[in-house]
Amino acid sequence: MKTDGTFDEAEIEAARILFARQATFLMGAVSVDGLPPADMPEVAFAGRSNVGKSSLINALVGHKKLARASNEPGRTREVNFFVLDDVIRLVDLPGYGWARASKVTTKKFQNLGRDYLRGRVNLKRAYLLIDARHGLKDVDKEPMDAFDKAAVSYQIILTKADKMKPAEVEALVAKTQAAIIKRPAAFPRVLSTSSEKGFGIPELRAEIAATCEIVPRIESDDQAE
Ligand SMILES: Nc1nc2c(ncn2[C@@H]2O[C@H](COP(=O)(O)OP(=O)(O)O)[C@@H](O)[C@H]2O)c(=O)[nH]1
Ligand SMILES: [Mg+2]
Repeated sequence: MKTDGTFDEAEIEAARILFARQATFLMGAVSVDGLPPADMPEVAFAGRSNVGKSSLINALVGHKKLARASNEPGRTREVNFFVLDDVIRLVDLPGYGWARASKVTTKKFQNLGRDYLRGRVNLKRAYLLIDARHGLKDVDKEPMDAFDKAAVSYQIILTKADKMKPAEVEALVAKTQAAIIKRPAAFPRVLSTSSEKGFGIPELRAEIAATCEIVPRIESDDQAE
């Protein structure tokens, strides 16, 4: 990693190769008793229903339909586990903040998400997805409070950046970074992505590879320090 926290070409390429490996749906868990064993590094994706969690997972693995992307918000009611060639698990957490689900059911999904976050020793980082058109809202404070309280390292990812002008995205990145500066478990750098156009996806792959400490398996002549 470079000193500014970004990645060089070799790291981006190594991450591309990592994410080109076989990705499969492992299982959906409806309660914490049903989670797979904590035997592999995991990264989890959280955010409001419809923010683009499933689309982002699909974009990362280059698979259009691995995670079920849906136009119907609130459809993902389980913690869904995807496995990348037995080296990393990608975890699609239940969405929150969707008014159509009853209060009781909403609570149940949130509890499951929170229980998962609290006890998961192999969880390397949670990614909190925020729609670039909306920015951070009050409803997003709840998961941030939960991450901070559980000391789960998390990073904010802006989604659907293709729907905004580059300068607007840049301004929102700066604004969001300023808003989270005092949050203890928040990673300071905010990423912007578009699952549809592919912006930011190579960089996010590199972030995940680094976070999970996956050693690249590419042959290279240049000696990285
Ligand atoms: N324009 C655009 N639309 C997106 C992007 N990512 C997701 N969407 C759309 O947003 C909607 C919700 O996406 P989905 O991945 O199902 O969100 P989830 O509920 O968080 O899993 C779908 O209609 C997607 O096609 C993106 O990067 N750009
Ligand atoms: Mg989804």
